[in-house]
Amino acid sequence: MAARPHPQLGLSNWSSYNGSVPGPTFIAKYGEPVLVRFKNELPAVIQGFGSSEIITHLHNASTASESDGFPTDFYGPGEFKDHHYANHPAGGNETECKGTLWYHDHCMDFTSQNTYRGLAGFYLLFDELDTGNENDPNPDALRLPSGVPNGANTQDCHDIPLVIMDRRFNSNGILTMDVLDMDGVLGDKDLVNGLVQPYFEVKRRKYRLRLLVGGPSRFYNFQFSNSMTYQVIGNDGNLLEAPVTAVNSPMAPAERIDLVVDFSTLPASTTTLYLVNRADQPDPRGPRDKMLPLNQSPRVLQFRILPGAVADPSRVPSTLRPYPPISEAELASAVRRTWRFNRSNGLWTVNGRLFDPSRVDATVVQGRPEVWTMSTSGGWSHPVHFHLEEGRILTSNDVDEDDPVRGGRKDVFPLHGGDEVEVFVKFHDWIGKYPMHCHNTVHEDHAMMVRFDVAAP
Ligand SMILES: [Cu+2]
Repeated sequence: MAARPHPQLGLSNWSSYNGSVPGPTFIAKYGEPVLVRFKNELPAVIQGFGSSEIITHLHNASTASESDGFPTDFYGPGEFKDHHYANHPAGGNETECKGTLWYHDHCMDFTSQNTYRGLAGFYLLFDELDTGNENDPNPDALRLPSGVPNGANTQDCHDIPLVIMDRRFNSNGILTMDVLDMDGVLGDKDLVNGLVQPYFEVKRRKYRLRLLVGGPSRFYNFQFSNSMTYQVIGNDGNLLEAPVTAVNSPMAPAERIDLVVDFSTLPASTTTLYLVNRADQPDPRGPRDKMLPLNQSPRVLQFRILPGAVADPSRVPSTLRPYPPISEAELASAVRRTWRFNRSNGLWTVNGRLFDPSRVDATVVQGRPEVWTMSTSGGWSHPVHFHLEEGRILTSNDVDEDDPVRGGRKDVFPLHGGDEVEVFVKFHDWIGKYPMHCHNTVHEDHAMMVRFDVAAP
């Protein structure tokens, strides 16, 4: 399931990083900064939809403003931009280390169209704890299932990033998108790592699967077709403090979930299994409360279970990575802000206003605690994302704040009609301008975005 050249890339209407959809998977390590030169080799005229101007954002990274991919930092064909990725934990605190990041286009007004065309990929980070080596002799290493597909050999790959994106094609197999629909777009095909109706051969052992919902507008609720349990080890970029056993995982656009599934527990007679989507979402408004019946849920990915027992040196430790503590003093001194994500006269607004990149909607002081209350009052779902830092859910009327998966540390906060979520955040290392926006990227492109600046104390 590694990224590989897409069979339809020769046709029009796909854009790609280095010729593959999704783009190449970065394997990065804390303490080793990376400089990436993104050269824009797109044609001057793009067929169908999308823009030939691009700007890449590394989602969930602690990155300097000038390398973060602010929506107005786009550039055209023949030009390039260098991005510096520090791979430094926020505040120098190891509990801030993250693992599952992704990069995607963030061009002002065209993010949904450019990412729909394929401009997205994974960026995985490893560190002294999550070393990416299931045979690590260091007793502190987690030794989670390891081996990210990188090149031809996929035999020893047990750490598999999977981006799920729904898309629509015409009768000639050409990617199509209704760019006039401001509410969002839903595809009728679920693609996994760029492929329709994919399968993945697995051995009878543990695998680490990193699911990412690539958007633009569809919510998912993943479950295995045999209702087998799995261990959730991470939500968005960060590891959980301890693994959580789960049967299904609801996910919004841009959310990630990191899980370990043990195929050795299956009966010998099981040869195939599906990852299905139980979310019922007939329109871009958002998912209904009730899940689809299991036997009517669309199949997203087929697993083909290889026969025979194999050795499995990997493990899932009972503790993973502690969260950074939040003190009473920090909570008491936090600056409080309110962000209302609403539909106003048919337009997508934050606090009643449309995005203006020259207007600073909030100035936060570097290192000072903030509590942001985010809400929506209509019948629409908005997965809210802010750049630079993760936040910690303090209160929510939708999810249990003690739910370690949905209620913990995150960088995407799904709001459904009437929701209000209170999030603690501190902006540590960088100063400059950053956006917060709805990650239904069609809403984002229609101006459901704000700019906040981080200022030196
Ligand atoms: Cu939205």
